Amino acid sequence: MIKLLTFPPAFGLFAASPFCVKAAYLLNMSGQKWEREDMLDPRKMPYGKLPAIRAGERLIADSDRIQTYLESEGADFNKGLSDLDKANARAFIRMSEEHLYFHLVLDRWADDAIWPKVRDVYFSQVPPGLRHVIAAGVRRKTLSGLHSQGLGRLSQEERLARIEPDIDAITMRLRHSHFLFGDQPTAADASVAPMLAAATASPGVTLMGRMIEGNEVLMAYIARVDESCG
Ligand SMILES: N[C@@H](CCC(=O)N[C@@H](CS)C(=O)NCC(=O)O)C(=O)O
Repeated sequence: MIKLLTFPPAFGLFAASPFCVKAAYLLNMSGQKWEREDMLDPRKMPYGKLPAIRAGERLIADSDRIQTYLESEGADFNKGLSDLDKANARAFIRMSEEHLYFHLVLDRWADDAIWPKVRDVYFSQVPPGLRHVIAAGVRRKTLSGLHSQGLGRLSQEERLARIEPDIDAITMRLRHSHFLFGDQPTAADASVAPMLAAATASPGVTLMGRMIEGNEVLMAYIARVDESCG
């Protein structure tokens, strides 16, 4: 049986990480038998990140590579999509994982009011005496990465102006069908819905969370994808 190495449940979700939720959705969609194995420290993983899966002797890290593996075993996550839809789906996945994701990280790690709640969940296994020091070091590194990436240099207003068109694009597609590319969930839903869900589940009032919570189309979509793929 496949083992999904994932962060543990947090904020009322399967995991705090949208990539771990994506991997769980893909596994469910593939029809493979699997079980979760929770861990909080991913440093020994191939990329130092989660998710990863153990399939027989193989350790496969990164949700994209997990998808490729499941496809090599016969799964079709884009069944019925035209080549044009597949091309558009790819862009939606990248928008979710390479743009919205970094706003999610900023919302959780950069805001001084929200950070203590996130810290106590992420670093719950670190003994209380050391927790604040270790967490502060990881936080510094994370925020420095976001500064280098660029989004960490923007004001709240500037960030909002970047998030809004992405949210509008997702909403626009969902006005036409139950899922992003038709009436069945596909790979794009496995990526986008967990990102939106993560934003709404983050503790405190966050930029992206507020925007999504006020959007009925997206809230219904998050629930629909979880019902179908969770
Ligand atoms: N491209 C990777 C991204 C995975 C990722 O960024 N995982 C984060 C959690 S959301 C992580 O493990 N971070 C731990 C760290 O950077 O130390 C995927 O698709 O699986």
